[in-house]
Amino acid sequence: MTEWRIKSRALPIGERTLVMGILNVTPDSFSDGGKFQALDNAIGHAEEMIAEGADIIDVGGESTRPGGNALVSMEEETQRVVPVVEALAKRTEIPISVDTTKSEVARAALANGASIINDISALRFDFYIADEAARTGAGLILMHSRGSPATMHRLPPVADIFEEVIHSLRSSIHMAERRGVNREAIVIDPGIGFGKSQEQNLELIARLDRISEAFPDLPVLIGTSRKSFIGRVLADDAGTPPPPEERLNGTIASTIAAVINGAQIVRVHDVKATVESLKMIQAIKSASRMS
Ligand code: 9MG
Repeated sequence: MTEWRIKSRALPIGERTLVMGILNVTPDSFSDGGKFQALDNAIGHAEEMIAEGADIIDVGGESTRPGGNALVSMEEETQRVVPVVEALAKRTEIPISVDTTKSEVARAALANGASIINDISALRFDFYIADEAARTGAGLILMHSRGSPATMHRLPPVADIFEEVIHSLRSSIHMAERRGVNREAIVIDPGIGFGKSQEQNLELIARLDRISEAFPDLPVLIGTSRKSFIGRVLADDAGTPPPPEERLNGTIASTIAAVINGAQIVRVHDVKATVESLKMIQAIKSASRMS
């Protein structure tokens, strides 16, 4: 058992799987009722996920969906994220993570109650993110991706996805440590759906143990929730994928497969279903240790 150091505290790693609940605060996730209504809705949704057993809430103000082109300015992203982080930090003890690739947004969120930075570019877009983590002792999630969210779905696939993910994460970890981030604050993530082919997404989950073996001291996070690769597997005979909200069964199956193969933290929209599935897996694992 190890610990993930985040600011002045630590989360236990390996005791049980940690669940990170996704809180999107992009305009498409806002209600029509204006800014205050949007804030209320976001806080309500976060509180619901906490009641359902979330260990961390991940607040994101920029859509990083592969193929999406919704890049926002630093000012706009800060305005979306910081009020939610600030209000949430007053209401909950659980760690709040900020899903951003911009050091200025990370700094503002950390100053207002966030304690983890979730960087889907693993420092490729803005390496000063590492300085914010180093200065505050915040947790730092380094997620593998290729290209940018706008271009990654068009990139030709690499020949060996494990070599690519391991090599790229190694250089991000090296950069983070060189800029003063404590290794015990770092979590790695293979970045399912970000610049990988359909087969490579499935392979990464099937052989996630290869990633854990390459970085035996670092916790592994996985995010499969509602992603397109699940839609492609569940598509009907005409090839039409179910909409994201109807990908729960595929999400649970892929999340549990990743946990069996070594993931210690999972990032999901559907917290209750995930927590219950993890409890079941935990009970089965405990029974296997008894016999
Ligand atoms: C923001 N975001 C979207 N997908 C993600 C994933 O798989 N991992 C992490 N860490 N963040 C993600």
